Amino acid sequence: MKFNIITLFPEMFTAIDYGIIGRAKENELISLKFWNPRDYTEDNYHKVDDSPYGGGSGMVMLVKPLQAAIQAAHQANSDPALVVYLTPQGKLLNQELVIELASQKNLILVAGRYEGIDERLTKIEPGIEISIGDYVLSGGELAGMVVIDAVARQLPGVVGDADSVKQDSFSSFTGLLDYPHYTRPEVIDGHVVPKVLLGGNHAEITCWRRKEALGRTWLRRPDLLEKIELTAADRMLLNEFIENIE
Ligand code: 6GU
Repeated sequence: MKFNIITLFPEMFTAIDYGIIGRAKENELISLKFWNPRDYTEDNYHKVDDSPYGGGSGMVMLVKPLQAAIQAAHQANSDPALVVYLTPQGKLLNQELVIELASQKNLILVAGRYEGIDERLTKIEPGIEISIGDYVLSGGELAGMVVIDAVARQLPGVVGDADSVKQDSFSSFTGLLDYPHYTRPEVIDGHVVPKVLLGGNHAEITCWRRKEALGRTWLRRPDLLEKIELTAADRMLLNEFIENIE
């Protein structure tokens, strides 16, 4: 999968040259290509922004350099590419949207800076707008890296164990938060590992993990529980969890 990134700061994206995503790049399961709007300016100052019509603080990104960079990215791809504008005004990113994006061959991620982008760009170069949460970042780059990481994990061969992708927190596979994890040692400052995990009874462990996942989701993210259909067995496990809360 190809990620074409429109950004004034391509160097920021070295932050994802590590771990699973770093390996996916090395193995050419994904590629990142950068298009700097500054390289598509035609004036001597290489101006990419200007003050807002109507007044107010901050600067607004010019249409022309962004448009030229997006068009160059389109022309470099033989397959059609979906344009994604990274903006706090966009649709909130969730795992369902991540999986949708992972079905694309080519994405053009547009990372804005300053107060935003001249509204007319999205009319000239249509695309979708995505936000990664209800807070304000200084630019779309960090959000773009979040999108790349989450999307790349869905591609075949990127995560070693395909099952672990399906079991992740928020995977649309379970729709639940993840169960708690433990590793050695068995006791730390008097805090013990739940007994069931030491017993080796796999059916019991699966049951316990499901109960914990249901219980945590009920406690921390009741909104997620409303979106999924619980089986009769799930309801019993959740009731057990609720009854046993201290
Ligand atoms: Cl995509 N961009 C910016 N600048 N801020 C954000 C965001 C994106 N998502 C949440 N906050």
